[in-house]
Amino acid sequence: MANTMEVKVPDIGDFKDVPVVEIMVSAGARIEKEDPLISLESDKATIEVPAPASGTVKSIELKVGDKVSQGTLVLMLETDDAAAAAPAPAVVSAPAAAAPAPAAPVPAAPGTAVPAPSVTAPPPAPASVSAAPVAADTDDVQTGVASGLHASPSVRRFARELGVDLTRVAASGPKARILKEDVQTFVKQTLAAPPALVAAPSAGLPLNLPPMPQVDFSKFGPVESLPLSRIQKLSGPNLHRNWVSIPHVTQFDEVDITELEAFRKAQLESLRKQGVRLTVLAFLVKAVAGALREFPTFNASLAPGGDALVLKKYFHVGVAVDTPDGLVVPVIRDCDRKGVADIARELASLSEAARERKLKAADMQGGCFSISSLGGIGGTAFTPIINAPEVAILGVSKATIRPVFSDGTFVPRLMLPLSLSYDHRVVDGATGARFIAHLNGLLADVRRLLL
Ligand code: CAO
Repeated sequence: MANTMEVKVPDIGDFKDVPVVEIMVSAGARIEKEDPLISLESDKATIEVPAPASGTVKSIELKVGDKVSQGTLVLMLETDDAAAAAPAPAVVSAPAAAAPAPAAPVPAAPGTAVPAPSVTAPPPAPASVSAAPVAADTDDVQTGVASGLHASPSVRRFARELGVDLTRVAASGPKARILKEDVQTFVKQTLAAPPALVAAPSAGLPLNLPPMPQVDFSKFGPVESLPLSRIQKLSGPNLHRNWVSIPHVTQFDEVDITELEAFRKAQLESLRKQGVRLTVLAFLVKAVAGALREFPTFNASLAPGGDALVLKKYFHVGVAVDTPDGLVVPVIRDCDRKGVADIARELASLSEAARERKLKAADMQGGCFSISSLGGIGGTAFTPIINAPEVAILGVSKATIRPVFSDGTFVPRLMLPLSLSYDHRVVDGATGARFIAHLNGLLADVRRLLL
């Protein structure tokens, strides 16, 4: 016989006024005994309130953000059986020992641009959590407890049953919380992806490679340990993923920028008075926007299943900026609609903000293509790593005056080396060569940038 019962927060030990972070059921839903109903999260633990009986939810009596303690009414349940109504104990799990939280925005790394994760790690867990009676959820690396993730015990259990590594699941819940739907989406996407798009295991190595040798270097001479910076730690796995999962081709070229340099120098003084420092890089950004417009597959990303291209109708270009903490990649938006002087102005303010750690996350999002310029430092060429989900990146090395054979004689010309890496799944070799030739043409004759 059906019976309506009040489901209340059971004994959760010393916890009081704990915020509700997730409601896992809705009015009218059919639930089974022990199904998780709500998730609470204090600064010390995640607590899940399970159903005391099977039945149908009549109404939900609280909302996300409400603070609850033992005895707070959660929902009204129409039970199947009047006898089955003893409150079930809450399930508690400690949040992870904190991964370093990105206080300042987006990291990047040597060789490439890296999109920023915007996750705030929880504070470190205490040595033990005492909320009796509890059923502590098993903490393990696979379910992400050791890596600073927010997920309820039932989601962790669900992930464990499916063999899903929660560190690879994108969170859509409040405060970067991983929901059951996120795990399901991850599984669907992984199954839908062709084998080439399935990432290497989280340990980072393809299965058939031997592990890195562990060497005690101090046996050979004095050593010291230098911890990686926060940005390096965050960007390293992204770099590695991009390197092993994208088939890179790097196309090299040299551009004669003698005329461009003469034009730039002629404009320097008047623009300086307006507070603009006109560098070659601003011309490169503008020229890249022109080439992206001409070659739409470069202004694209692979769709999640890997069977379609998302073509972008906007032209946002990221520029790698060297900072004391590592590389970051601010994005200049709508470069097709901006003049070179505007781009130069924006580049200066973004790189200054980057070096002063004042970039906001939004400043580093939405890029279509990245430029990594080492021209101010030196080198003749390098192979930049693509900043996924973008499909290409331009490396720029140092321009030098070189003898170029022209009209039967050698003439001194200022030559700028370019290195274009592209994703060979998206761009074939001929298109790659045409893109860089087009870019070359735009830079060689600066008037074409105005068209
Ligand atoms: N060839 C020759 N000289 C160049 C040049 C090139 N390709 N590019 C820049 N220069 C010159 C500039 O004209 C400037 O000379 P002056 O001091 O005489 O005016 C000098 O080098 C320094 O330029 P800059 O670096 O201040 O300005 P920029 O617009 O060229 O670059 C920025 C801005 C933010 C991209 C740059 O400062 C920077 O951080 N570069 C490093 C990027 C990086 O590390 N990428 C990662 C590569 S792979 O890991």
